[in-house]
Amino acid sequence: MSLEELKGKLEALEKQALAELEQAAQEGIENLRVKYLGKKGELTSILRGLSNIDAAVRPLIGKLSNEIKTRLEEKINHKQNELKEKSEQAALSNITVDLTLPGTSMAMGSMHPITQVMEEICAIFTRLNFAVVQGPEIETDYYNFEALNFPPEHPARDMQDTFFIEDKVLLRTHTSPVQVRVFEKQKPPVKIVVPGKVYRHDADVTHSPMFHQVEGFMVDENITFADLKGVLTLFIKEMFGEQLSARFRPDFFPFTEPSAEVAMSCFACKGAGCRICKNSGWIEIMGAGMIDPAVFKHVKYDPEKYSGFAFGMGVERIAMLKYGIDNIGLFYENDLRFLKQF
Ligand code: 2NL
Repeated sequence: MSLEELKGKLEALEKQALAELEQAAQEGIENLRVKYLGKKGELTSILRGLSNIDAAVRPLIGKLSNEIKTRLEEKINHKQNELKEKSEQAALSNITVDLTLPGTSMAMGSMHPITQVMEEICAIFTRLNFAVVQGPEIETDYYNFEALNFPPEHPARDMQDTFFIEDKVLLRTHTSPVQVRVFEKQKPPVKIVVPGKVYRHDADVTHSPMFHQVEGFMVDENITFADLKGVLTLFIKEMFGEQLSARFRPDFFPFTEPSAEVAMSCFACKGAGCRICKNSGWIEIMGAGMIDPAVFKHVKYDPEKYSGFAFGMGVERIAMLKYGIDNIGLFYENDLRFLKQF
């Protein structure tokens, strides 16, 4: 074949391919690609024949057929994309969207009542410049009992009351171990509140094996029982109402001396006596006291130089009083009918 003949043949091939492409539907395009550009395609078979032709014309034909190949590839791809887009558009226009349908609104969660009350308690103390600190729930006997002046045979150390993980490792029964850890790290003055989960082997309508506590303390030179009374009276008024009063009666804790049971006048009957205060006019809401020098010795605070008060309260108890709830189990069932009320 002469150069002119070959050229004509290639050009005719391109023309024919383009004409077929023009007519092709989406399904036909891949066949077309194989027919003209594939390994056994028409263009390839012409190029195979090149070995039989004059070496002088070979480069020219090679160049021409490569150009044709590139052009065809480009046009086939272009057409393919165009058809794909068209069919997608067609599919979309078949879907009718009713823009007047009401949307599906997202259900809003809310903070658990225990978390709310715990944050409210902490907020009252942070306004008095106390810092909030948290610590581990798995503790050692040392931090949970020994450093807090519990004697070795104290009943709280019994397996009946405390969840032990192994010998001397346990679930903390109060948040006080966090306070001991703070004492070890910081020198007075320190004012801290510690919210968190605590664990005791106990369960009935007012007790749960896991519950929440907020404990706090203030240590500096010259802290007295009057500071304890002032701070805790202010707390009661902020939390339950300005008109309420506080009552302090002697109590005992291993880690404080002297110790007090703290009560407030009943917010429901104003002291007259009712179901909530069991006709006494008073509601006990926490324990407190002056930190025992024995605790200070464990953490290397000089008891001659420093003194401080500490207090502890059960968050569930405060939340039950505040919202008139008589069964502690409601806090842990996650029944939305209950949770939505807060
Ligand atoms: C209660 C009584 C109380 C404390 C907790 C405390 C912590 C350290 C040192 C001294 Cl590190 N005291 N905490 C003191 C008195 C009472 O809690 O009835 N809680 C529900």
